[in-house]
Amino acid sequence: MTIEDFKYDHPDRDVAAFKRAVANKLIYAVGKDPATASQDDWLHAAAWAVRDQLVERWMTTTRAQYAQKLKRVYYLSMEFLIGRTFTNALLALELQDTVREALADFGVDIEALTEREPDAALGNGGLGRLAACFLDSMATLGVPGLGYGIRYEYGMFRQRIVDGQQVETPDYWLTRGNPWEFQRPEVNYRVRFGGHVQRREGKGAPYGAGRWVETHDVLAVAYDTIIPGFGTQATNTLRLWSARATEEIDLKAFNRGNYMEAVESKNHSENVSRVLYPDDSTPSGRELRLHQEYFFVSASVQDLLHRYLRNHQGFDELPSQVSIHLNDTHPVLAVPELMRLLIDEHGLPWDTAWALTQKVFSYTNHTLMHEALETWPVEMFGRVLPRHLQIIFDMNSRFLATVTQKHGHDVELLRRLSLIDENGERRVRMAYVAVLASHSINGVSELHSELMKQSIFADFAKLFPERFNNKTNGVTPRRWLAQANPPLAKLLDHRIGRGWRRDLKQLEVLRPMTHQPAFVGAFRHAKRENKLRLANWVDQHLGIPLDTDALFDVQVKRMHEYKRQLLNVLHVITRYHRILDTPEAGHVPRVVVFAGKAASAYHMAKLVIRLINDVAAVINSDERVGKLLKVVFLPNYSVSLAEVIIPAADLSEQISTAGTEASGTGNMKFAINGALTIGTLDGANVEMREAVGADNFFIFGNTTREVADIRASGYQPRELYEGNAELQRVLDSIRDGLFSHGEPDRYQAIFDALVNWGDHYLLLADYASYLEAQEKVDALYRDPDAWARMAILNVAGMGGFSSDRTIAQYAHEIWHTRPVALG
Ligand code: 26V
Repeated sequence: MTIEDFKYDHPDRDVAAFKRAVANKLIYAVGKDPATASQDDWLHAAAWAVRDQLVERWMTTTRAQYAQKLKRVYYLSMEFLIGRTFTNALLALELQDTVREALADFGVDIEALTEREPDAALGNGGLGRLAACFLDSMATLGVPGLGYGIRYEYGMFRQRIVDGQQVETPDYWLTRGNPWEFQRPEVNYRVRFGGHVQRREGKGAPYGAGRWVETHDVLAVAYDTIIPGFGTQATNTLRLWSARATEEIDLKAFNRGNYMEAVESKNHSENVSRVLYPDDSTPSGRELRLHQEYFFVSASVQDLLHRYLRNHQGFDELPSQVSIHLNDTHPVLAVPELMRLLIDEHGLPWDTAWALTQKVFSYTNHTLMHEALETWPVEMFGRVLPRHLQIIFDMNSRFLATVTQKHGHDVELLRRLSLIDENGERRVRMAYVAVLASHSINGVSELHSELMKQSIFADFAKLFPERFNNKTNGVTPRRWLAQANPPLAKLLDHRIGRGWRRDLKQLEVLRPMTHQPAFVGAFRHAKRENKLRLANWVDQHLGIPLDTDALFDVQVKRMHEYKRQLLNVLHVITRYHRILDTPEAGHVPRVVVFAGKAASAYHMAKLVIRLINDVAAVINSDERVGKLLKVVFLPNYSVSLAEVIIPAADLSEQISTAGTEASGTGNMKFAINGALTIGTLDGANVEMREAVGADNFFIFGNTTREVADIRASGYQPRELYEGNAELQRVLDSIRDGLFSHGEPDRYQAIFDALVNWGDHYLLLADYASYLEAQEKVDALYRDPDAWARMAILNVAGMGGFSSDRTIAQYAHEIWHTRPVALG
């Protein structure tokens, strides 16, 4: 039977049909009487009714992908920071008005409902959110893609601020169930750990094949979520793996009469998918992290080979049917896993397996920060994955042999290129494994891609120059403009049509409209609505009233020293002093907004959060300051909170030390929503500035080259401290307890880090130039129309920063995939 002659209730799209669908879901699926149904019950009923609308598209797309024998991209990522799904699905289906009306007839308010949906916070920051934007763009472009990751039970921790300090609480996002996922208990794979390897030499066994025995095993069970494309029938799938014990309970222990022990071993196995890592600073946790990485890539590689082998005999077609993309090094174990399966399970010779592997894999690097570069102790690796360690050793010795053949026995070169770091405790360098096994290695902005070739991969870039390339990041205009900013989206629709959602370059036509006062006025009006929405949020959650005429100056992102939230604080305190010194000087009123989480063990980042809150408390309650300056730290930054904050910003702070931020994607979201950027020549800021015009961008600070020179020539931050009276006053006020009454040494460590311990991120070196740029910001804001015109030019110039453009480049230049054709 085919789906065409299979009888089922095809879901209609009108209000009456939708009402019936929601009613049926409420009664038959949720099992609730409408008289007593809660908001969450209605949300579930509505979500299921909406999901039904996606299922046909999903099946049609999957069938077409098979029928057209399309090459699939498997996007392997430890993190997918999806956020909420309800509104996104409604927009993709263009069903928002229908559903609003249907629910209103039941007396249910759609806005209140959407607010109850928990974020799927299965990621830390930029890397995870990029993966989510990519899924959206792949579906929209019809690129046959499948995201593979982990279905963490606990996502990113929830942040509360108690007495000004961050307190982490668990995020059990599945408490009320997840109406978007399809559990697939029948799609499960055994993932093995530990044990040891028996060599299978001689007698027909291919060279190097091994038998991996006496393992302890965990089952990976699939959960699928539909990823809808926009303006197309095409959809894709996000498949997340959840750990199940292979046996419900350990029978041996059970038979010994030890029920607790029996259940514990089940719990232990299932810990693998329990929680997302908010950092990697706890040694005891690292081994679990290694388990997580192998768990999800093993299941994914088994699954994709299974799908391939359903329609193919032999592996010759693998490279024309399969592309595996590594989102950073976290999924790199997919490389030895594919090698293991091809050699040990399918009997391929090493060279054949290796040639296939190199054709299939590609890798994106997302950071040059030393502490984020993954290495695993050889000892631990061998204990958890003995067969994979052998494979990596074999890869390494073959690789180093070819290097020796070409370049002679250069011991230093070999030591630098080795997959194993032999300095001190031996460690596996995961990034090198990725580089060696991939036909394409890309960075995420032009600057970052260059630096990557000059620094961490310098030797490899000389050996394999053709593998290295750039793919500048982008963001999806569906979520970050259409969904997050209804006032501006409406204005754009009215003035330039609806096409920008799928073709962001159309924003270019806004450029001449800066000369139309009516348009400029409407643009300002949209911004004011967004500022009001944020002000309401702040009033409701923090009880701080904000003046929406003030300049909204925003820095939201993970808390990290290299991102320099502290430099922003130095500016805030400088402003505070200036207001007190010259109250009549006509200061531009500002609201400075911060939000972001610090890794739980990252003391300095947490101390900066505390300082921000202390500074906010002092300034906000100082009557001499009044409306001229307000500082707020919004707790629990998340995708859904970003959707409220970003459209309300006038000024976007992108102030990392040059050379440290790989790309940034928040910078793009702000500019698309009509904020001006104050930033350094770092990451994608460089390209954004080019795109919107240098005159429309507040640039400051030392360049990457200058940063390197300053460091090389013996940077002396104390000299800057002593040589700049205003800076000195700011730093002294922090050190002397102006913001920490009763505890003068609370911020001694911050003072020391900047003045006495080398100021590694060069805040003091950029301070003066930052203040100058901030003064230019003030000057422009005094002319609201001039400000708005510049903001419009920013929106107009941002067409190139859609993740659709990024994905089109990946598809053409790396993956070589064709889009699905739907009738
Ligand atoms: C590393 C680790 C190590 C193990 C524990 C958990 C964990 C979490 C994150 C990371 C590194 C994350 C790297 C990252 O997010 N990079 C960001 O990627 C963005 C997308 O390309 C880019 O825009 C940002 O500039 C870059 O910082």
